[in-house]
Amino acid sequence: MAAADGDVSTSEGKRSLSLGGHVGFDSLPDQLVGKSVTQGFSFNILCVGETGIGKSTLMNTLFNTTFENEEACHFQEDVHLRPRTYELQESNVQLKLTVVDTVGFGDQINKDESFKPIVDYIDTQFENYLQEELKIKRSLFNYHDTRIHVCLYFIAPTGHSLKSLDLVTMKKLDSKVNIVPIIAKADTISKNELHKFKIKIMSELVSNGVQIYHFPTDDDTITGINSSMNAHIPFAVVGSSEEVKVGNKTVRARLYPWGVVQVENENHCDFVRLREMMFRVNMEDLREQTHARHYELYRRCKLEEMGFKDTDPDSEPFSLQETYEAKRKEFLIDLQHKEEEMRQMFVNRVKETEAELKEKEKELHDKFEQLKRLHQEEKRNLEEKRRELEEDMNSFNLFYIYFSLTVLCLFLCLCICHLDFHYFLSIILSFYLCREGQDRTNNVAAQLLAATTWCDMIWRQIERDLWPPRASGGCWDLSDAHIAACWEACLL
Ligand SMILES: Nc1nc2c(ncn2[C@@H]2O[C@H](COP(=O)(O)OP(=O)(O)OP(=O)(O)O)[C@@H](O)[C@H]2O)c(=O)[nH]1
Ligand SMILES: [Mg+2]
Repeated sequence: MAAADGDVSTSEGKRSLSLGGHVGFDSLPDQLVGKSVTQGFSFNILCVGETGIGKSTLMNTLFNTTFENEEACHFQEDVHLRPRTYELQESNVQLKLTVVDTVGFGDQINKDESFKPIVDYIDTQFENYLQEELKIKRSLFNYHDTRIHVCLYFIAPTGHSLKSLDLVTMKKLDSKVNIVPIIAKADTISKNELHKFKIKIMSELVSNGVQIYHFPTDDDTITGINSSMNAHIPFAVVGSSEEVKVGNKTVRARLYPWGVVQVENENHCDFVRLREMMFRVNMEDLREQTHARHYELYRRCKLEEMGFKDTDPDSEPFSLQETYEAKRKEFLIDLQHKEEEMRQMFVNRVKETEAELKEKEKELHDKFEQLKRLHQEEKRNLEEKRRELEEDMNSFNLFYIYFSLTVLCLFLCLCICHLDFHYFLSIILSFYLCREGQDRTNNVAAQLLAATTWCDMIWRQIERDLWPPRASGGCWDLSDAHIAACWEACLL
């Protein structure tokens, strides 16, 4: 066989064979290209820069079109990101382009947290991709990948140095995204100043440990161009939506009273270098770096955070299945502990509540007993008072009977013996006082006095009107009419 004959080497346990005829797998790259072209590509650009620094104009200039543009105002309370996706086509290649704009960046008085929404946005895109990857039924083939492939960081053309906001933001982003720093509105800075400014920026980035994206030099086909282009970083760019006639050509340029700045003139600015490097030469590398470096880092940290690891504490390989089992066991033990804690907590609560209820019951019982005692005491007192009252009433009734009898007797005696009425009344009162004792006499004495007065009045009436015998010399001459009138007066 031809294949067997062509046995050449056995390095690393693999034998290289030469083929006797055409098999056809050399068309694999073409197959890949065909598939990729059919599938289309996605490319996501993040523009970070202060309000009005020229982000939208540069995007329009880069893609030679006019994207939707909404000017941001300088009074945003915080930074937010505005992603916009467009379907573009060049030749037969479809590109799903997402341009993410930072709105309100650098406009706040306190800029400490300005980087946070940007970092969060990038992480969210990574997280979405990771979630899709971890799904049982994945559809990465037609998944809209929104991970940021390149971050164009717009530096203001101050000619001085980087602002602390720029340094902080780039430092926070450099492990998450490919940063390409660019000097915006480069037409506003002179050539010498620009040169010095570029050197200053690079030295500041290095001294602050900010990792920016460098065009790869490991691929021989592009090493030359990439190495020379790396020397131009940060690119100084000019954007314009104006078209100006220069000679017999219409070009994108910015027209000034003193001349024309041509956007696509390499002597005027680095716009063409940026476009070439970003799209024509290194677009796939930017996509690959995003996936292999930045996303990989995010994924690793996230999985480690979730407890997954490749090796056990003895540095022995640890499979996903083992990790899962270990995690499950850990989780079950944790769950049991929590369950036990909850049960214990519940028992304690029940005990506490039971004790509280018992305490309350005891309090209520004591209160009830106390009230019962009070009630009985009250009842006893009332009984006592009732008895006393009854005794009073009895003695009073008895007294009235005695008194009435006495009065009657005395009245009769008086009638018969002509005794003085007041004299007899004082006898009655003394009699009463002696009988009842000192403490109960007040009331009765008052009544007696009233009765005395009443009797006195009757007596006087009788003396005046019905007692003619006395008025006529004291002879007792009781006719029937006199006696009747006397009784009538008594009864009244
Ligand atoms: N001199 C000069 N002016 C520019 C350049 N690019 C844009 N401008 C001008 O800067 C102004 C703001 O440009 P935009 O592209 O709207 O800036 P932006 O960063 O998108 O602004 P916001 O989206 O509102 O934050 C416009 O008047 C542009 O014409 C440039 O390269 N040089
Ligand atoms: Mg804009």
